[in-house]
Amino acid sequence: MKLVVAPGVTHWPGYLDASAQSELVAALREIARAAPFFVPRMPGTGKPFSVRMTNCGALGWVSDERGYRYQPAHPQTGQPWPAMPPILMQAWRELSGYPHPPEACLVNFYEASARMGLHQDRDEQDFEAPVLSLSLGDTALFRIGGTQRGGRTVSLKLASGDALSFGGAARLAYHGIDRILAGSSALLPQGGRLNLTLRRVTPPPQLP
Ligand code: MD6
Ligand code: FE
Repeated sequence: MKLVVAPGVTHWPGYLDASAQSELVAALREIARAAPFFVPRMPGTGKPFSVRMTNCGALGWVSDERGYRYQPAHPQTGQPWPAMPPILMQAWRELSGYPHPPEACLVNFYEASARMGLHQDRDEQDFEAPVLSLSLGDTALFRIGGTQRGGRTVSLKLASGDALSFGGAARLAYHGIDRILAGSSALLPQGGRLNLTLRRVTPPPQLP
């Protein structure tokens, strides 16, 4: 089932079934072994985020005192990010409607008290591709507005296995996570929520 939440915002509740969710959690354990979760910090102030992050794919999103950016290596180990697992490439092919592969997958881990303030995803060079997100574990209360801060917003719940795509008119919409509903899923033994966002960062190669 596919729900159009707003122009450019599409929600697929239960896109990943229970076995695909378990497979993805196993792949993420491998990714976190090679590229440990780190605590990102706000540009300028250095205030820590409440979520922990890692990445897979050719590029990874990082944030620290020097700013937000994509880079090819883990900020602490200096190692290249692990490859994107096939299940993520498949989700992109099935849902993104974009003909070139994703380059980055940001993995956010939320413990029960973590939140994500309203923000735009605008560090990519290419806004033609949507951002595709997959959620695992505890349900989150997600809020989306328009492309201007302070406008009307709508809320939706993102449960384990749900996919959400942000593109077209909504590609630069403000959005964030108000809170996590602790205990709403048994997928992760210690609780919490994982959110994966798949992105195209650079423009596709030009035909000669
Ligand atoms: C989250 N998601 O669900 C945060 N960004 O934890 C995002 O920030 C996000 O879900 C761009 C597109 C889809 C998203
Ligand atoms: Fe975002």
